[in-house]
Amino acid sequence: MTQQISALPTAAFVPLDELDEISGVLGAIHYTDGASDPDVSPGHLRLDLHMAREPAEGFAEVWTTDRPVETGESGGIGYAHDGEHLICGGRVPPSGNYAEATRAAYTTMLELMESLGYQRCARMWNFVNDINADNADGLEVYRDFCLGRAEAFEARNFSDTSVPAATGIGSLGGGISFYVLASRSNTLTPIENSKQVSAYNYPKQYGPRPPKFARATHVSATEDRAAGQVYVSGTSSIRGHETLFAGDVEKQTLLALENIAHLIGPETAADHRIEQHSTLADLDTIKVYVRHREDIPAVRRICEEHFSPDAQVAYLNVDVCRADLSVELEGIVH
Ligand code: 3EB
Repeated sequence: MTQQISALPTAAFVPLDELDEISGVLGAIHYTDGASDPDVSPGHLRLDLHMAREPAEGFAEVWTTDRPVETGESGGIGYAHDGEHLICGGRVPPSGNYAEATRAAYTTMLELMESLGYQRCARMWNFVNDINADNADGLEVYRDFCLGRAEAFEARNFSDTSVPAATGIGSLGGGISFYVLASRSNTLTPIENSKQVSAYNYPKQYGPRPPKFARATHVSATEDRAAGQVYVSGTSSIRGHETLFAGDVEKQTLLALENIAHLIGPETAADHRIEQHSTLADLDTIKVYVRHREDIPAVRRICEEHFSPDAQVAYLNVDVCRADLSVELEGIVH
């Protein structure tokens, strides 16, 4: 039997004024100064997230492919696919209660993935405006979001051990924006961190329903999982299920980096029967979310000591999902 080899998707951060020069775009996620609904009129998925205070701070995360791209829209979800990979996204408008609209939007998206034939969900990103504020019922907006997300996964029969890697992070406006990367035939392996309680097993003190995500997803074009990519979820200063070093952004950054190093390192790879293992120097297209703008230089200094000088790293000044967390980091091992 011959093994179907398909190139894995690749992302790069691109200045907004250089987007016209890129061909083969599957999706362009604009981290910019305003949010909008998904738009497929450019022939790819464009989704604007309100993650920058001014246009000069904006950039796009661009996903490219060497195959023909088809686009469409269904129930408010915009999508683009190339026969092996699907990127799709949507937005829940600002609201006093998010759970029901989140459940509905997520369910529409998961149904769409199924009907288009891209059921292997590798990575999700969620951008939540006023993430630490109370909703109309006094429930923290992040917890409100987690409730709707958990219900949608359950309705679509996703077990905890089949949820994708994810980011859940603050944004500056637009309600809740989200996008997803899924594949038709790649081999996906969800990865957990032995130093952290799985998010889907967090105790009730963090909200009525836990955040449903894996710490990372290993994606391989072959069934033997010999080589591939690792999508590392948003990672913070959490051990077990507890936040450590509240109020000390440098220590929180170091512990988050330690968590990622352990997650992509040899011990965790062996635990998950993956041959490939990596170090922080292998991480690329990294996003560093920092709650307080004045902390960015200190966080940047620490990051530069651990990441490759060739890695693309974006620093974003937004809130983090727990009020006692000052920093969260994500990236991809290509
Ligand atoms: C944590 O480890 C920090 O709700 O999708 C990280 C990654 C976090 C994803 C999500 C939340 C999410 O719990 C927060």
